[in-house]
Amino acid sequence: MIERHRLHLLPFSLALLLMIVSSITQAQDIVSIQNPWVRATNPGQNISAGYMTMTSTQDVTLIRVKSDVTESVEMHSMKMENNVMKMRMLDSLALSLGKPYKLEPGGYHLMLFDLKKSLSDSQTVDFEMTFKNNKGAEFTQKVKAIVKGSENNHQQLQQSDHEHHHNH
Ligand SMILES: [Cu+2]
Repeated sequence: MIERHRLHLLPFSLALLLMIVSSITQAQDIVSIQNPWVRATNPGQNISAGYMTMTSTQDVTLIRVKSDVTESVEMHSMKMENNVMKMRMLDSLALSLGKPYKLEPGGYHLMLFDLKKSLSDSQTVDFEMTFKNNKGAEFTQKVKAIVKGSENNHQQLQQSDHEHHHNH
């Protein structure tokens, strides 16, 4: 009698499990992330920047970024003003449906302050990106970025006014 009962329940729990798994997969797919990378650090340097291309399947806003290499990640814009590169901290980044959004050197980027360790080529950096959809629901996607570019550590990081924004 007990055995029959269990057999009867099994298909139901399998279906439930599949539902849960597919909803997790779906959440991962709302924003597709291409080519995530983080700039390698020079000796003694404890800041770096992260770059990637984000394309969303719906209108969403990036509201928070966490990383395993630092407690302090900011979203920054970068603009030339009177021959000086100026960076500004942004509270969020809005992504429009289907439009690739580039975080790239000289433009928008993720700023990493107070690195817990130096970053060298081929290491990986984990990001946890939290987005909000237009109904206010939050979801988080994990991104693994590759460290590269130590030979070409551009001056922008050194000469910019980062400390200015850094009030953690
Ligand atoms: Cu910056």
